[in-house]
Amino acid sequence: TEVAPGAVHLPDWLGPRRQRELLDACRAWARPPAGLRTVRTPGGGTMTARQVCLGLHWYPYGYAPTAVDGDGAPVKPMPAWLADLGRRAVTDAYGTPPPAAEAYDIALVNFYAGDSRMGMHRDAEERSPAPVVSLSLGDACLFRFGNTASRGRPYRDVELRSGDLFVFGGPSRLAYHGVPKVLPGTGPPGLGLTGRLNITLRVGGLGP
Ligand code: MD3
Ligand code: FE
Repeated sequence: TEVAPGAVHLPDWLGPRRQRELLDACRAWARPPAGLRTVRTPGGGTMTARQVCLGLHWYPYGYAPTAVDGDGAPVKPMPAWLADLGRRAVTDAYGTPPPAAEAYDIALVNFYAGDSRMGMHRDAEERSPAPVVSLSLGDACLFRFGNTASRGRPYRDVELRSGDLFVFGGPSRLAYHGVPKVLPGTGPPGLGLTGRLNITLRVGGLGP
């Protein structure tokens, strides 16, 4: 369903088997070097969701080839299968494949414990207008999708559950959004994940 122009939610896009494969991959990426780390914000705080990056390292607010606020190691590469998953996600959401120039080359994996959240923000460090692809695993969350003008109202609250796909492109690409809360204990019992994982796939447009 189209939640707003360019913002398409496809519930249960990943079946149980694909969810399990993606979770196993996330667990491997989370290991050092350049594994899961706590993101330090410029104001001296820390984000409550922990993160691992592929392709390029996100730090507030920019991209770098090494784990700037982690162990300094080069980030792990973006696997071709994950770039292809991004391409298929856009194709399914919009009914047409993305241009060849828009190859998914960055993945940010956020891990939310039961009390983690993410404040309202927008994602503007990428230099490409390509849609952001979001995949959710484990516990459901309340996702708040806002507007492009401010962090405040109007916004819509949508529940994101394990296996859900969300694609944010066009006029929604620069909308404010956040995760006000995780709903602990709501993940698929068979998955074996306590907490929530969100995988976003992005096109950096930042050159080689
Ligand atoms: C709308 N992640 O990684 S996913 C993020 O659940 C981020 O971890 C949240 O916001 C999470 O930056 C929300 C949905 C999402 C991701 C990127 C977007 C929505 C977006 C970029 C533009 C507009
Ligand atoms: Fe975001």
